[in-house]
Amino acid sequence: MDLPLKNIQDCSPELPAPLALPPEALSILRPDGTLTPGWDPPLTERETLSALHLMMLSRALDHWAIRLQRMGRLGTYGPVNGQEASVVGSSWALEPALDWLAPAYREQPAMLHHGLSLDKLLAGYMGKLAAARIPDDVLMLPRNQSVCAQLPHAVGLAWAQRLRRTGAAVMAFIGEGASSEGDFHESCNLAGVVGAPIVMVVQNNGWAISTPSSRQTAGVLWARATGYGFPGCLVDGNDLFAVYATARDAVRRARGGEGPTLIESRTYRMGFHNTTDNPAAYRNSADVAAAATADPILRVQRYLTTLGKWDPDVQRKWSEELDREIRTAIEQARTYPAPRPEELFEHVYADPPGRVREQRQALLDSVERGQS
Ligand SMILES: Cc1ncc(C[n+]2csc(CCOP(=O)(O)OP(=O)(O)O)c2C)c(N)n1
Ligand SMILES: [Mg+2]
Repeated sequence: MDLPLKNIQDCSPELPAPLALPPEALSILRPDGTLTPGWDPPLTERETLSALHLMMLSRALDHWAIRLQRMGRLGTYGPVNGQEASVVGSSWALEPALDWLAPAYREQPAMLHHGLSLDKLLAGYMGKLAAARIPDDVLMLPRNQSVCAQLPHAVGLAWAQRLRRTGAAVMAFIGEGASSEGDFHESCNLAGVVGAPIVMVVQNNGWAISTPSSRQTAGVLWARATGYGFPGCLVDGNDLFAVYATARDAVRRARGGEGPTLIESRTYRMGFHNTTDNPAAYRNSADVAAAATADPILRVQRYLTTLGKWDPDVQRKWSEELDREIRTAIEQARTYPAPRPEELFEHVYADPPGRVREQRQALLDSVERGQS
């Protein structure tokens, strides 16, 4: 079935968005691994297996990264845990050689899918700046820690694609907490006005650190798009197929000159916000246990089991291979040189302004005097 242009239109209320009730989130692959009646899978078996592989790599990477952080070998790390369908399903719609990715800090598998190697991704968390620089042939903005600050850049990037007629789309990720920032509103407004070919994936994972999404906004996230003049849709963010099908059509709209789309991907952050956080201090373990029943990885595995493509032996084999792949990448990342102080100032400006050159010199002088 060829879907979601229709889906996107269906999800977009005709009249006034703030008054419209949210539609049911689009669901194609249900938690028990069966398909919603009337829907065909938007990915082939082979593609589904590849997407599952990336989702499992992401989960395994979370485990390794958290252990390494606890050992003092990695900096702060924000796990994807629970959001794998949301991140993989949406980025799967991109063509890495054509489209651009603007990630926040919880989109590791999207970055890998877009062409960043695992060892370079890990090097970034080790503070190895030179190795972690995004290679020129990878069409991606750097991982962004400042909440929503990448969205204005992403819209500018998308507008440039339109002006240059590259035919490329930009996909930007933000959280539901980020949607409260001024940057979000300014970006949406400009994107609508200039018809920027951008897909904004708002991952509503229930939490902005300790602030629940119920305290984040009195409105409905997907419906905001209408006020900016473009479609918004709501998907079950733990459903690989629903996220992919919606993102695929949004990317097609963008590439086809039809402008922005906002996708609210409703998911759940199963782990902590990042390695500095302790969610036991602010959330109920029963809620987390309930959310685990909607685990996005289990649901794809259940689906593939019914097709005869998944069983415990395959699972064991894949888990061992993924562990080996991650170990090798960690070892590779460890071989990269430690950062030099002056690297703080590199890869930011082609031609640094005077005050930045002065700060760089002051830092080097203090290093020389042994003061830093
Ligand atoms: C501009 C800015 N304000 C505050 C912070 C501190 N901070 C880091 S993550 C975060 C919560 C973001 O929540 P959300 O956008 O929902 O993304 P999630 O972490 O849930 O993926 C906050 C407040 C920051 N990094 N940048
Ligand atoms: Mg959030």
